[in-house]
Amino acid sequence: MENLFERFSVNPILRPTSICPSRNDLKIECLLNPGVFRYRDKIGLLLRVAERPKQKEGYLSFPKLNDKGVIEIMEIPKDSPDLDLSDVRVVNYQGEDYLTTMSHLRLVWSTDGVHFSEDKNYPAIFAHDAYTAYGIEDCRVSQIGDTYYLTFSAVSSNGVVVGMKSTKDWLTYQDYGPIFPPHNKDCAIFERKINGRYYALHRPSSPEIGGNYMWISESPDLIHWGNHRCIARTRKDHFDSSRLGAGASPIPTEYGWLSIYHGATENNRYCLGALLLDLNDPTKVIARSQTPIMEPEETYEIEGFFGEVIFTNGHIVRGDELVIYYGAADEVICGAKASIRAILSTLV
Ligand code: MAN
Repeated sequence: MENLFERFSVNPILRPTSICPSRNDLKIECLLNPGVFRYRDKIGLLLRVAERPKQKEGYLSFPKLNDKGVIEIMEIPKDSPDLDLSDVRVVNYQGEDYLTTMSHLRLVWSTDGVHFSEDKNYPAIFAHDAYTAYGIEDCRVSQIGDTYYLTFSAVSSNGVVVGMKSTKDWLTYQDYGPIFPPHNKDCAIFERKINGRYYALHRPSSPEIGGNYMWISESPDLIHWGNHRCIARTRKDHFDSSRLGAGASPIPTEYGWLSIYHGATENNRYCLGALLLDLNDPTKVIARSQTPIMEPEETYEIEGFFGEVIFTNGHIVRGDELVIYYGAADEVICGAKASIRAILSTLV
């Protein structure tokens, strides 16, 4: 593969030890998949912080929000016959699925786009209701005017839904609850209207007929979504053979909307690809990567909490330069740069 992306030489830029846990009894296992935005003269990352209690010998323990809105710790003997731990991310206990870690969103700031630190004046975003009881994950940030729209996976026993919040100042938020019902994630809102309508990419999953395909929908108000269309399906024997989902908000270019997306195989190897959508009708796919534009190569991408993963849902565009921020091996945060023209030249 051509080397389209130049990774930051200081990667990983953030690790689980870079910030403090939200509670003394929790440990940060993974920092991953940040949403990215510009605010005033700074670049902000909205990190996904995945935590769990320090594990006791012979037990598996993980947090979840109870019916009273309080975090409780589930503790299950590891030798329980009702326990399935075949996926490090998921606990199946007595037939019910939980997550091994609980995620919240935390803000870190930078002036150079490489060195990030927390500013305690800005609050974290925690699980807060029946739809977020297992956590909040993989937030995309879309700026429309002076308002930032946050779309994230909200996980609970009700399923995985797309939740939305908005903010103008990163201090106070309006919450809209779920905007797409289960099973749905990877929602990226376009940052401007097309023919008077808002558009969003998202990824419903159909477990029987169908699969994990990318869809596009339109809306008059960012809350009510309709005119749903499936625009990209998984492809056998490709890097996106098992599932795919949009990264951050698509980038307008003279050739069309460029969407950087993740594709995964049946073996859960996560790479990045690109889609080019018609500028005036983004339900039309003009081109799509045949091979990954970026794949796990570095040790920090191959080995970690969940290895062989590059997952991006946030970027900054500076002229022709695209800077992506990504979760590597579901454990650390990294950055990489590419020329938008060079990505487009692989498509058109
Ligand atoms: C899913 C999501 C992501 C995660 C990948 C790889 O797509 O849970 O947050 O990075 O799997 O584990």
